[in-house]
Amino acid sequence: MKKALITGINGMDGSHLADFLLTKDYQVFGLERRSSSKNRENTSHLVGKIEFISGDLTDQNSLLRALKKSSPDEVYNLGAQSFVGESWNTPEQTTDVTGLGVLRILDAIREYDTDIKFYQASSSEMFGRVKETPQNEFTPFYPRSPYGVAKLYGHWMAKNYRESYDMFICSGILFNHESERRGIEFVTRKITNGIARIHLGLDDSISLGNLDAKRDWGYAPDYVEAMWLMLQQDREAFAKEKLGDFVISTGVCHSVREFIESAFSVVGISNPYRYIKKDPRFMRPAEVDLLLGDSTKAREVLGWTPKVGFEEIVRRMVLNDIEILKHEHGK
Ligand code: F7E
Repeated sequence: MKKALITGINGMDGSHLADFLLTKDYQVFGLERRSSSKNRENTSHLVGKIEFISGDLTDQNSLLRALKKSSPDEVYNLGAQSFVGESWNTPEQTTDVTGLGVLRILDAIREYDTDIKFYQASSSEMFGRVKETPQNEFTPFYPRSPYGVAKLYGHWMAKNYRESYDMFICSGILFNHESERRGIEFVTRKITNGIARIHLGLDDSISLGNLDAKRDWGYAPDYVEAMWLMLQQDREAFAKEKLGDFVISTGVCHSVREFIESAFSVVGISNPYRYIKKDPRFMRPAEVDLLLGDSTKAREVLGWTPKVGFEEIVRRMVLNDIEILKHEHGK
């Protein structure tokens, strides 16, 4: 039985990856901060099925202890301060967790066992003010937020450890991916939760920032499969062919406006803008206007394809939020 250690277990991706690895008969260990152990909304169904280990990407020794405790074949580093908007308020903490955290876990692995396969959650935010469209593995980076800069540091550190120590390290440059488990602060879930509230008469508006931003939105459960596929590559082929970095995306992009229109149509509302309030508090000091990924390499080398498309993601998220709120409000 293979063993995997996942950092950021209580986040959207951590919980979907654990679900996926359990279907592949892995023994799964999830690293959680003491404070995030109170936040097991996404992982309560995993209690008893995986082992939670207390640790923190800002605490080197806790990482080494987690490795000793789990003795994993694979480590998936999904832990981060992942909300781009927040990274301007707490740039140092974001850098510490999202950037230096990668170095800490890589160095703990170097110390403990360099045969461990390592996955780093890189991000399309590293492309920022994009230099070409669509973006692929060779597109130059130009991050536009403290989060993007921290992710880029982690990305280069992963590359550096791969090349310096011959370690099996892959970075998935994942474009935006969403699911019913998305945090409420991200625009997609904020919209679907807001619509559910409006639909049930609990609210009458949603306050948003820039509606013109365009994103390549995929479905998180499809994306965690890509993470796993990267680490299943043959060791020799990996060593020979520099198969470390993969763009994971759908190749289709939509604006926030289109997301709003599609999501409102799920509840039969065709004139959504009477419910939308523009609020400058949600505008960012620097914006990423457009992200669109070219995932040809992942499709060819890993045989990966996204299965759930934009309209279906939106539909699932809206219906799920209606169900949650109905339950909470006894409707
Ligand atoms: O914003 C605009 C906002 O916060 C999307 C993370 O998973 O994907 C995600 O980062 C767009 C931006 O995601 C609101 O300005 C308008 O243009 O949902 P988001 P993100 O910043 O793209 C990347 C790949 C990651 O790696 C990140 O970890 O929507 N927008 N109005 C808004 N965004 C938010 N959050 N809230 C608003 O009210």
